[in-house]
Order: sequence, then C-alpha cells, then structure tokens
Amino acid sequence: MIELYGADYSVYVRSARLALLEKGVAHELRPIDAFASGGPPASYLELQPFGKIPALTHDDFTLYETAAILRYVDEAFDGPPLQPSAPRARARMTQFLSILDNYAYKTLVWDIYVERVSKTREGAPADEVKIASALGPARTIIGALEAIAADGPFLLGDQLTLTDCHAAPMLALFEKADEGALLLRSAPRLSAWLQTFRDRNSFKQSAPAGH
Ligand SMILES: N[C@@H](CCC(=O)N[C@@H](CS)C(=O)NCC(=O)O)C(=O)O
Repeated sequence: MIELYGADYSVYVRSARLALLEKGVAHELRPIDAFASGGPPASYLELQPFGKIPALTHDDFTLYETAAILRYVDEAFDGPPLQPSAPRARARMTQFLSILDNYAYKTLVWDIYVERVSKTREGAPADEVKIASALGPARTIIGALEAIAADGPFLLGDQLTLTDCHAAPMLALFEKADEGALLLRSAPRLSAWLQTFRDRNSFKQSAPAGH
C-alpha cells in the first residue's frame, strides 16, 4: 500500500506523483494542507517533522524529502527506469535536481509565480520589488538549466527521467507568470521540452484541481 501525503497544488507533491505515475505505481493521495492556518495536523508531523509536503508511506516504511522519494519510487518498483545508468547522465540528473531545489524553487515559484499569479488571483497586490529583484536570479537559473538541457525529447535526451518529473511542476508554474513566459522564450530547449511534457498523461493526471 503506497500513500502520498500532500496537496495537489504543491510542486513537490506533483514531482512525486509524476514519478509514481510514470513508473506505473498505484498509490493514494492523502490530503495534507501544508499551509493550513496553524500548520498541518500534529499526526502529520510524525511522518514529516518539518511540516513540508510530500511524505510517502509504503507499508511500514516512511520517507520524506522529494529527491529521496523520487529515487525510491524508481528503485523499489517495477516499471520503466527513471534514472540513467551512464555516470555522466546520472550526474546531470543529480545536478538538475539540486539546482531545482536550491535555486529555482524559491525564485521561480515563490518570488515570481506566487507574487504575480497566485496573489493577483486572490485579489492581493503583487510585491513588485520582490519580483523585480528575482528577475536577475531567474535569468541565471533559466540560463543554467538551458545550458545543461539536452536537445530532447526529455531534459536528459531520449530517456524520461526523474529530472523531467522534478522540473516540470516548477517550470510550468513559472511559465504562468508573464515574466516567466518571457524568460522561457530565451531558452528554446526548455520551452520545447515543456510544451511536449505538458501533453503527457501523467502531467494531466497530476494537475491541481481547478487549474
Ligand atoms: N525539502 C522538501 C521541500 C518540500 C516543500 O517545500 N514543500 C512545500 C510545498 S511545495 C511545503 O510543504 N511548504 C510548506 C511550508 O513551507 O510551510 C522536499 O524536498 O520535499
């Protein structure tokens, strides 16, 4: 029995779901709102002491941190391999995941997408200073990802990997902001990949409700 705890609006939860769906692993999504006022339920902190989503349980095994979940999903179950075997390609995958976690998530999702799209949708003013100061770092991030992306159809070339599962949710949100769409136009490999990836069943099935 595989249970993924989290919310469909979360980019990290969507990464894990993409890996599960691409691997063909049956699972249940157990709703946890990480941003609920007062935080997630105390029972969830027993699974994930930092209160972030997602966490995964497989029978009596509990795991959190999305990069660990992604690798576990690939290695513990039958299905198409989602990690390359060649050392250089594996290193690229690790590099992509690290850039996405350490640089891209905050800048592309929080400083630009949340300010420009989520806040506006909720009727709150965007923090223009925050957006303006995120544009330089965003340019660096998109330039760095474009520089290591393969020609396609996937980010590492012919094989769909965890790299695609982790990058797609973040970049798809970033593209919803005008600033993101504009920046992505300067990255032809990333843009072409994103347009193709968004047609995959896994991407459609993992889309947040109402979006
Ligand atoms: N390092 C964590 C990060 C997960 C993460 O930041 N999730 C966000 C939602 S996309 C979250 O739970 N945020 C709640 C909060 O920051 O309070 C992982 O890799 O799983």
